[in-house]
Amino acid sequence: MEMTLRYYGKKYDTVTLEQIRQIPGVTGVITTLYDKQAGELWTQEEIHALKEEVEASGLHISGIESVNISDAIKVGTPEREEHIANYIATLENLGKEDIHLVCYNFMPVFDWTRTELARVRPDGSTVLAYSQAAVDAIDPAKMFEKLSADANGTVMPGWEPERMAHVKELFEMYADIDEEKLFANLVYFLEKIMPVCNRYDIKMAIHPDDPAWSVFGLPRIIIDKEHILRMMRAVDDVHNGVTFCSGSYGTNLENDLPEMIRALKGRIHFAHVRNLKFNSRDDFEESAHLSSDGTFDMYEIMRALYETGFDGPIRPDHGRMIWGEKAMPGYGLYDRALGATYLNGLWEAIDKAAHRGAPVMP
Ligand code: CS2
Ligand code: MN
Repeated sequence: MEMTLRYYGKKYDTVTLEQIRQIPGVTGVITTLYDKQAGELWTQEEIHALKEEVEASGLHISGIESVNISDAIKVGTPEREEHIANYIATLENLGKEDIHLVCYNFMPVFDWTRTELARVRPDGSTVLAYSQAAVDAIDPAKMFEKLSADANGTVMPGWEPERMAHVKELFEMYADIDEEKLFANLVYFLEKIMPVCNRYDIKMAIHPDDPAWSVFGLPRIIIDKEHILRMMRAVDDVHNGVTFCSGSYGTNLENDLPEMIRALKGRIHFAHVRNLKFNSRDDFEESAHLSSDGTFDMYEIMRALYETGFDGPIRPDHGRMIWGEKAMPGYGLYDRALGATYLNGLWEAIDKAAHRGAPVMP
């Protein structure tokens, strides 16, 4: 396991590489070329420059989150061929730069969906929150306007203003895309990219849909163990794996997170570990990482990762906004640093307990 933090690049992030470097036990970043549109080619020079920037701070790139998938690929329009060719060339360029992990998602129109970006908790911290009643009451086209006021002037992943200006057209593109068609388009994409992934040993790690059910009538296919296993069977290659995001799978309380981790053994290439606090089945907020602050048993989640031999990067996922910080919602420095430290502490304890009583090497 390697502890990492997500980094959006100096143009977009309020957190610096120098700050990340000072979080104990964090050795790598998960980053991206945030300027790139889905479907565009990433050149080797651009990737190299990003790598140099990260390495100059004493950290390294542990993986990319995300190389985004265009709507043409998700919907399966004729333009997808060009976008897939660009994706393959991008993977090749990443491979040449010795980068071997790519996180992506296959969610139509929106990335994650929350209904509040700054819900105030009793301790005065603010967090992202979701209420099904609020989703049911809002016109999706208005969603972005409503949320952007609380974004602290930042550009949030999957909610880029250029895309959101066309939300209506995006919805029209997906009008006759049901779960089966979306799934078929995912398989089509994966089959095309597997050869380059094999050549450069690039592990693809699909991020779950968040929340893990259909919102605004759009299909969602990466939501639980059965759907994931189906996807892995359809393209049975170790390079076709998953990002285990506890906060996203955990939106559905039917998902038994430690049990899912055990079932996906060997195919989890990347982990996002965070906690949620449920106020009711239909209303949850993103609490601190600590087990007692939320609903999940974080120790059991980390133990399942440990016991299945997970050796990829972990990052704390969304954090609370605390201590007066102004940053991209979910992506401030302070609470994610606390999260990383807590998760490192759990891991150390699990590791030491596993070795207690084992013979000490001379
Ligand atoms: C992330 C996702 O902020 C988040 O919730 O976990 O936006 C994630 O980066 C993408 O879905 C992966 O493509
Ligand atoms: Mn996540």
